Amino acid sequence: METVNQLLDSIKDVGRDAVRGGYSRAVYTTPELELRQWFIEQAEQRGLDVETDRNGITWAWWGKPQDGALVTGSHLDSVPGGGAFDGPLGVASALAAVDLLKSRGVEPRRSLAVTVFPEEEGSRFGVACLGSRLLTGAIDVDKARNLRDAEGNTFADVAQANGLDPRHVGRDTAALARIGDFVELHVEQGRGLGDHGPAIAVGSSILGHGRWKLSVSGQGNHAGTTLMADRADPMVAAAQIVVAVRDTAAKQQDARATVGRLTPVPGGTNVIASRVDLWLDARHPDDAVTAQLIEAIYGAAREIAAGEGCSVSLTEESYSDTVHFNPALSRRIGELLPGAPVLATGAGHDAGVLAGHVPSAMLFVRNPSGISHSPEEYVADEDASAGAVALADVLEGLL
Ligand code: HGY
Ligand code: MN
Ligand code: MN
Repeated sequence: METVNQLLDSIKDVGRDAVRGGYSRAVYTTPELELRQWFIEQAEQRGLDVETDRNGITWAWWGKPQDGALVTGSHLDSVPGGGAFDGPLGVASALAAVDLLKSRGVEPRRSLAVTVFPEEEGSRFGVACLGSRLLTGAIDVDKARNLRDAEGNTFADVAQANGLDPRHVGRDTAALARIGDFVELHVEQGRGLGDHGPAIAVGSSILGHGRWKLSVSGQGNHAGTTLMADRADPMVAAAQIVVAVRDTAAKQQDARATVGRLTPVPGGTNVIASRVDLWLDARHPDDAVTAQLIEAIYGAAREIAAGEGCSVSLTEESYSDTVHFNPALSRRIGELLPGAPVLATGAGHDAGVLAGHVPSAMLFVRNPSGISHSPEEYVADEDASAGAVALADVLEGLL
């Protein structure tokens, strides 16, 4: 059986993005479907029984599906131009960990499942961890069904085209009952592990985080015939709003706020836009502070828009409170990984969504630069191997 590095190497060409660099593997697009098929084949090679549930979550079972099982896994979808490890490292490590457990002759006392959650990044339909949010009921099913991708396809239509029945997506108490403990291994998205010492850390918490859409409306017009004094240009307002987002967050310790996506409508070179949509990602350990941050940003945006003869609206698209992983499970994992540091993370994960419903924990594997959501994301082979061994040790201790 392949090692974790060989498993990752076997998918290294799936979904390469020649324009952005890195990988673009949006949910239910060809590359992500190819990765799902790869996962199913790898799981079946290991004698695992594979099923996909009504929310599109894939479960590969060692032992019969049962309540209270031990579950590990992550996601295969990526951000646009993402790295090779965010998601796939957790899935490949789980497959490699199964190999290690079998080679150790471990006889599980309870079933083990390796899972792949769809749309963790929210890159296609705009809501992060959509699969685990549907599973736990953390998102209204009508809102979920009507989410649209950039081409206007609804999640319901795309899910249907990929074998799901959109009428049946939503909270799945039977599937949730099968998760006795959930452990997700993930590339570290930061430099908490630094350059020396342990390559693996145990997760403690996930920063509260949310996504908001700001729509700035002005007067669309001709770029050549409209004098500067006669313009209500939403692009000029949006540009100032992006800076205001940075300035507002910079004043608040531990806050992070980002505008990573901005879409002018109609988006012509010789056209003054009529509208500019921009998406805000804001995070802080204290959910009340995040709310104040959004209020301050929206206040500044309204002022800026008015100053440009424009208007602006704000819509919350998703929000996750700060999450603390299960203390008892994390403590047990710490005992199984002596010397592993404990790290908080600023990145969201399915483990964070599940944490409100089942005992949930995370392991992080060193990423020397800490860079993620970028082609430069990296994990050294020896650290990836150490991660697979650590996951196997944890699973063995919990089985
Ligand atoms: O956005 C996040 O924090 C995660 O990578 N989905
Ligand atoms: Mn991830
Ligand atoms: Mn990510």
